[in-house]
Amino acid sequence: MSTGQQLIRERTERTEWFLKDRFGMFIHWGLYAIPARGEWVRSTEQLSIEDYQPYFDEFDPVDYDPKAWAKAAKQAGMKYAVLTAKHHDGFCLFDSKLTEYKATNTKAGRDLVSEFLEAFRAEGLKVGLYYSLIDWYHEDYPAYGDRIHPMRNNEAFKRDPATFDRYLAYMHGQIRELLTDYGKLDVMWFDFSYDDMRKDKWKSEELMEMIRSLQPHIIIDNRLEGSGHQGGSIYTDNPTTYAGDFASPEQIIPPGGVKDQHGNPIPWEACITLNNNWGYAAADHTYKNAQTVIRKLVECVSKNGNMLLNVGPDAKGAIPKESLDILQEVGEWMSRNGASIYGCQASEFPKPDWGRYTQSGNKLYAHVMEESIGPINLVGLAGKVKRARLLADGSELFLTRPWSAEEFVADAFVNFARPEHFTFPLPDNR
Ligand code: FHN
Repeated sequence: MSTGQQLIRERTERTEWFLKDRFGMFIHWGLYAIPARGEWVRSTEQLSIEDYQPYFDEFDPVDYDPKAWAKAAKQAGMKYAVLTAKHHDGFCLFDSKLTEYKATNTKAGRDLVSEFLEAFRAEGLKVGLYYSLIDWYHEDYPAYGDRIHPMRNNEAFKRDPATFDRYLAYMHGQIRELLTDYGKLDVMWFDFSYDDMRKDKWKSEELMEMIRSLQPHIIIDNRLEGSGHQGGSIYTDNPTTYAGDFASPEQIIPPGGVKDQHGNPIPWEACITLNNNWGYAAADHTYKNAQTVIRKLVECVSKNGNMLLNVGPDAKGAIPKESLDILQEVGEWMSRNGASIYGCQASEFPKPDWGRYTQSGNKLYAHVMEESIGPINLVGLAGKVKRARLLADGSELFLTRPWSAEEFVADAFVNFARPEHFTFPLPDNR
């Protein structure tokens, strides 16, 4: 077996739970919740470290209750969660020994990551941490002429690029801390490579050797090498050791899902915001409704993908009510229809014009999303589907009478069983 084939086999083993769980919570939280204008505020508003310091001095998340976060995630039907341990501003939510710029040195006075991990594990969810490769605080991070870090002209970096080696030692050291001091992690979510800042620039080979030695089971995204769902060797027969275990489309669902060079599906996860910001943005009320979230989740799974749905807690540590209300409604739907998501994947049948299919073994799930005139047209299923059940209440559906969309609002599923299970007349209109 070639090295590439070995790496792909290991990736397949590692991601088995991931492809079953399908639905997770992304959590972007940090000092930027105080200005409440999104997690890029330091860059977009060209704030100096001094301008940003008051947020460090004031950070006091008195309402931080990770147990409540975990319950909300579980009730929503989420099976795993990923929290920002450090975002681009360099502020660490964990008690790193390598910096003073951390939550334990703020009025919070606590290791926010440790409490998050404990609370979500207690609810039975798998846990992951997001770690920013970019660092706007660390003095040795390159800034001069750097597109992503325009606000600082790092003279030291201009004189001696070796300063970046000091940053990499810090970065690798913090990742070692997270993989050593916080128990079993299920996901490491790196973010993000750009321009020529990728691959060996992060010393990725060395980093992956360390990661695999400490937590061999952990799955990582493709952003040490690629960008979102493009670029990188994850699509090839010869992935690098740092190609990642899943591709990470952001704010989009690729039309055909994500496939390798042969057209075979590879693991992927679309990360999506509820409004238009990852970090808390008090003025952004452009929230998607629950039906849209459900349709996005169904679309991901119908294309062999996962969805990582983001919440941005406020400066006091509370998830916005608008987000909680959506999660509540999604959870009600998932409680009735989770069988059509968990453990499901793309169907062998072509997408119908009225919605989407997901499939798990010999169970076909029809997600009827468009109002039909007359009977639902089961094109391509003639002779294959014998009986239909409404997932929400198990009631039998006769395949011959016209189905109105009211009966199939987005939370309705018709659970088609394959021939070997039932004999049942197909619609006369097929
Ligand atoms: O710059 C970040 C952004 O703040 C956010 O964390 C997203 C989430 O995937 N990733 C980067 C943008 O691609």
